[in-house]
Amino acid sequence: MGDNGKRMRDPASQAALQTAEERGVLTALDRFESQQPSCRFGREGICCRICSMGPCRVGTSARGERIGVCGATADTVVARNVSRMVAAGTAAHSDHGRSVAHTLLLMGEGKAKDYSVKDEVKLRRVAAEYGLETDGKPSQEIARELAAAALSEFGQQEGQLRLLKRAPETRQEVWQKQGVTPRGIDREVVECMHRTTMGVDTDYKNIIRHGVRTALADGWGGSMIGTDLQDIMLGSPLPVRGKVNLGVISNDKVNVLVHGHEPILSDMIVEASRDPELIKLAEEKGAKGIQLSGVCCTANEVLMRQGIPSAGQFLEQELAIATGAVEAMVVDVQCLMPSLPEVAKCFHTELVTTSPKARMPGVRHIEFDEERALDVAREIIRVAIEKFPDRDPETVSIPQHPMDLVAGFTTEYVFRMLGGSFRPSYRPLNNGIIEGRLRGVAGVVGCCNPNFQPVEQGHVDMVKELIRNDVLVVQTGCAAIACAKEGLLAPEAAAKYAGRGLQEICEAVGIPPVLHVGACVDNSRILVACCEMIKEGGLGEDLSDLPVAGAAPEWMSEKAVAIGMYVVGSGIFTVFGNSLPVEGSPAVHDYLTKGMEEDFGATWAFEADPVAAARMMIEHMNEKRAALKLRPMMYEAEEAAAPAS
Ligand code: BF8
Repeated sequence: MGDNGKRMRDPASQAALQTAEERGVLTALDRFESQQPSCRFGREGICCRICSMGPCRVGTSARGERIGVCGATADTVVARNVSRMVAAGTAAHSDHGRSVAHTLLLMGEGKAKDYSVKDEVKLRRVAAEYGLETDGKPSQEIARELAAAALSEFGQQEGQLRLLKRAPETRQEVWQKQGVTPRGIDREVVECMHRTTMGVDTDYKNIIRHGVRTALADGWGGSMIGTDLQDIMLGSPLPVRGKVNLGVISNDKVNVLVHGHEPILSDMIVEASRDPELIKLAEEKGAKGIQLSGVCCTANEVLMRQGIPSAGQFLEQELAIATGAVEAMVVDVQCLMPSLPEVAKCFHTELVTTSPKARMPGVRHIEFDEERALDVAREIIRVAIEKFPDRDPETVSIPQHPMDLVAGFTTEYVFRMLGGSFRPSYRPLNNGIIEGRLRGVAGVVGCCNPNFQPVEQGHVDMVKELIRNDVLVVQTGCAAIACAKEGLLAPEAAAKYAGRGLQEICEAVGIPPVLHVGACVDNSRILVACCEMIKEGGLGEDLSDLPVAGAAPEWMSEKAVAIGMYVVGSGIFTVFGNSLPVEGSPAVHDYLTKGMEEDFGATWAFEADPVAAARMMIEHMNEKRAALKLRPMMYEAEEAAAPAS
């Protein structure tokens, strides 16, 4: 089974891995080993299964050709496969956005009574962006109209998505010129599937360009709708102190883990877990109360809005159950390991599925219903409480050392915080960059992946290198959880790890050098923050002028591919740890890593070494700074002499 210190970086995960091993629980890391060596055709993107004349492995033939039975070249096959990944990722994020909009509609119609408008200011602002009249209207009516307007964008056939208008005009012109302005969210996903089916589009650039269009429908459409409507209905996050890692699981309380992505259910579970009647019931069963914690992006959602602790990232979902102390794990959609029922069977844990879209054989299903949301949440908590007497204290092993972090930075909050409450403005952020205190801003996001071991090391090393070089880092998803566990999301991290210029900013404003801005759908917040930087002035005209960069050092999901594609399509240089599966086509690889510069003002890069990847981002920021004729970095000389941490 290998040395756990080499497999996971965090000592709490290492201890849990050890426990899992002792109890014979197989985890993703074990299954990863049994899959080696991985299939080269799949890895390079040259496996084609879209018709049944194959399947074709489009390698080089004796005559030097690289074609499938139908005649498709490696370029076509690779481009189709990547664009289909984008379509799947966009579908996932956008279906999440759709269900939020649907819930807001039900609330506006008075049918989802457990929800209300929690951020009235944002409701009116977003409604105005959709061209809705808000003066003198009650918030419920505006919510209904806004939800209907947002929902109509999924099936919209012509025109363009509303929120694209948030982008600088120069960027909107790039999209128009390239023919990638998304019309409707579902339309772009459907067209992506159509173009990439057998015998349609074979021009690899044309296929990738439509992949960009589809991805933009995610970032500026489905995901942005999801984020904004969640803020309206569940409340916009504010900075909140929290705790992270498997040590947040309680030894003496009923443990309920919420896992997945859509906070409309988990928000209700938070409320139910605080119900005095249910707490009393837990006590009657011998527990000291109810402990709720999260896994994956649902963890981020309930952490930033409600301060609920996060038990861990994607690769810790099995380990959390293997602590032997989890009464119930409640899942909705996305990033749920199909292995969970097997792991749960080894313990007393009740796994509960809640979405008709994500059921598991033999697993208890309690279907979520927006119209009786709190009742469903209470029922789930009751199931967990009933399980508590079945817990075997002999099998409980909870690793300790939970780490502190601050989460919950939104575009709007950063706006207010940096400029102070009397003059909300991005001016201080822009000035910090212009004066050379801050080199730029990096978004380090995405998954944890057993291809990178010790897991999480890539995130931590990259982020440390960036902040040491005065780059303010913003994070979402599992990347944020991974770095939080290293203490990088606590204000104290500035003095410990940041360069002097970044340290000065963090101390003046009272923020950590690494800002937690939410779940993966909240990468849309990063896009909006970049737009605000342009609007504030002094950093160019287009998003591609900014000294900013994106990265996903350990990506694994199709959703990450959609995110990377909309970030690059928005003009922001992005580095992924492992290559997209495009190495089977030098032409597609070249277009992504070079050719897209001409069309979109940004490219992809692939670099497995996280420090080398951070250096690429820093170099990119330096080039953008030079093009903008910004001052040299204030403390460059002393930072160059400082040792890497
Ligand atoms: O959407 S970072 S492993 S949990 S895909 Fe999944 Fe990746 Fe985690 Fe959130 Ni995002």
